[in-house]
Formats: sequence, C-alpha cells, structure tokens
Amino acid sequence: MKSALITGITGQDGPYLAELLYEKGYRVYGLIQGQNNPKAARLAETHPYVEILSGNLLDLSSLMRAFSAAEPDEVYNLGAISFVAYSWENARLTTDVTGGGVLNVLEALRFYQDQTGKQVRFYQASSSEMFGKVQEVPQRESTLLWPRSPYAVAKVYGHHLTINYRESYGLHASSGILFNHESPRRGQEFVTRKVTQSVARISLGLQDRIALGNLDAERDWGFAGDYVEAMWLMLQQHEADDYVICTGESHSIRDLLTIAFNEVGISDWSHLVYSDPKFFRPAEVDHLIGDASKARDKLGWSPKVSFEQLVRMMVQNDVDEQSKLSTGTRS
Ligand code: NAP
Ligand code: F7E
Repeated sequence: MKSALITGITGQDGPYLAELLYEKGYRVYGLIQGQNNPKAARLAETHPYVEILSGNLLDLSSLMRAFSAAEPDEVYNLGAISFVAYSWENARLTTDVTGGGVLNVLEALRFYQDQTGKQVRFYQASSSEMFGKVQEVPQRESTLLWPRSPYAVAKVYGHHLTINYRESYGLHASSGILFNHESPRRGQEFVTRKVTQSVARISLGLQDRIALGNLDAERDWGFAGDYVEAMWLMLQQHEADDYVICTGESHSIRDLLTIAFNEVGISDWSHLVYSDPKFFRPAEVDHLIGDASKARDKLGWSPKVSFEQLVRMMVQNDVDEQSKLSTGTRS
C-alpha cells in the first residue's frame, strides 16, 4: 500500500486530492497546523480515512516528524498562505509560509531519504500568479515569470527551489503551475465563491448587493476536482517535470457575474453590484490564459468541467447551503 502525505489538507484542494488517493488505495496522511484547529474535527467527520498529523510549514522539526510517521512514497505540498490580497498586508508571513515552507518540506524530505534510503516523490503547488504581468499569451512552462504580489514572489521562490533540488540532488520533484481552480469548497474570500455565495443570498432575499473590486480582470478558471488528478499524474511519471494545468479559456469577473446571476433567473445584475476601492489590489494581474498542451501530451490530462458548469455547480451548492442556514436561523 502506497502512502501519501498532504500539506494543506484543510484547504480547498487537500480534501479532493485525499479522496482521489484514497480511491486509488493509498494510505493518506494530512498535516494540520495549530493547537486546536477547528478544521481538524470537520476533516475527521468528512474524511475519516485521513490520518491527521500535527505540523507547521514554518517548523522543520514538525515536518521531519511527519515524514517519520507517514513514511510517504509521495508528498504533495499544498500548504500555503494563498490569498493574494492578504499577501500585501502580511508579506513577511506569506514569504515565510508560502516560500520558506517549500524549503522546509524539501529539507525534511532529503533528510528522510538519507535516513531511510527510500525514494520519495514530491509535488509543489506552483501558481499561474507567477506569470503576473504576462510576457506571453497564452502562458506555458517556458514563459518568463513576472510576479505581481508578495504571494506570487514567494511562489516563484518555491517553484525555482523545487527545480533546483531536482537538479542538485536528483529528487523526483515536480512543480504544477496551476491556473485558478474553484469548487463549492473554495474559500469565501476568493472572487468566484464570494460571487456565487452572494448571488445565492440575493436570490433568497438575505442580501441586497455585492461589493467587488476590478470586474475587468480575466482568469483561466477550472474545477479543482479535475486539477488534483493532474497533481497525481505528475508523480506517476518516470521523470519529474513542470507542467501548466489550465483550461485554455479565459473569462472576466463580469462573465462570472452573468452566469451566476443567470442561474438564479436574474439577467440584469448591474444594480446588484457596486465597486468598493478596498477590493482593488496595489498591482493587478489583468489577464491569464494558459496552454496545457504539455500536460495533455505527456500526462494525458485534460479538464472535464467547463467554466459555465463550474459556476452553476457553485451557485446551486450555495443556494442549498444558504437555504438550510436561513431555515436553521428562523427555526
Ligand atoms: P487554500 O484553500 O488556501 O489552503 C491552504 C492550506 O494551507 C490550508 O490547509 C491551510 O491550513 C494550510 N496552511 C496555511 N499556513 C500553513 C502553515 N503555516 N503550516 C501548515 N499548513 C498551512 O489553498 P488551495 O486553494 O487548496 O490551494 C492549494 C495550494 O495550491 C496552495 O499552495 C495554493 O497557493 C496553490 N494554488 C492554488 C490555486 C487555486 O486556484 N486554488 C492555483 C494555483 C496554486 P489552515 O486551514 O489551517 O489555514
Ligand atoms: O481574485 C478580482 C481580483 O482572489 C481573482 C488564488 O487561489 O488563484 C487565486 O488567486 C480576480 C483578481 O484569485 C474581487 O482583483 C475583483 O483579479 O479569486 P481571487 P487570484 O488572486 O487570481 C491563483 C492561481 C492562486 O495561486 C491563488 O492562491 O478577481 N476581484 N473583486 C476580486 N477578488 C476577490 N478575492 N474579491 C473581490 O471582491
């Protein structure tokens, strides 16, 4: 039985990846930070097969202990401070966790390999945010990186460190340059979930309007459930490598609003959305669109869920969730 260790198990992607690995017969370990993290109990309920290990990306010794406990064949480093807007206000912490955390995991892995002689495969969660002020359209593995936030700069560090450890020590270390991927489990601070949850609440009479920032930004949005499969496929290759994972389609926040409102029968949303300066960023990533040809050719990977299906899935989930919550509040 193979064993996998996932950092960031309490985020959006962690549980999808855990489900995939468990279905494939893996023993799944998840690293959880904090002394009494409320997400641990929730995970134990929804994913009882995940064996929880306590640890923090900032604490090398905790990672070394996690390696000893999990005896992993594969390690997926999904843990990060991942909200771009937050990274300007907490640049030091973001740099340490999102960037320095990669160094700690790679060092723990090297130590574990040296001690046991076991070969461990490593996945690093890199990001399309690294392309930032894009130097080529569409963006591919060879596109020059031009990060536009402390988060993106930290991800560039983790990306290059992964490549460097592969080249320096011969580690089977791969970096997935994933474009935005969403789901009903997406954190409420990200624009897709913020929109789908607000639209659900507006349709139920629980909210009047949505405050947003830049409506013209464009992203290549896919479904998280599709993207975790690409992570796994990368670690099944004979050679470690870097891959862009995306849909090859780009949409604006306006498109997102149109599809989301349409799902609840509202065709004109202009009076339901207003602009709030606090949601504009010091430096914006205006337009992202990727080219996943390499992943398609070498991994046999392609996305299954379209942007429209994704947004509709998220709105339907939020309508159900908000209806239950409001009924619970009234009773
Ligand atoms: P997410 O929902 O923000 O989850 C982040 C995870 O990291 C959470 O489990 C969080 O734990 C954990 N974490 C934060 N600080 C930590 C620390 N100091 N020690 C240990 N764990 C820590 O992110 P996601 O959307 O699942 O994304 C997974 C990874 O892919 C992230 O690295 C993200 O940067 C990257 N990525 C995401 C996208 C996307 O569109 N979703 C695209 C490209 C790359 P708590 O819950 O306890 O805070
Ligand atoms: O913003 C604009 C905002 O926060 C998308 C992370 O998973 O994907 C994610 O980063 C766009 C930006 O995601 C609001 O200015 C407008 O242009 O949903 P987001 P992100 O910054 O693209 C990448 C690939 C990652 O790696 C990250 O970890 O939407 N926008 N108004 C807004 N964004 C938010 N959050 N809130 C607004 O009110």
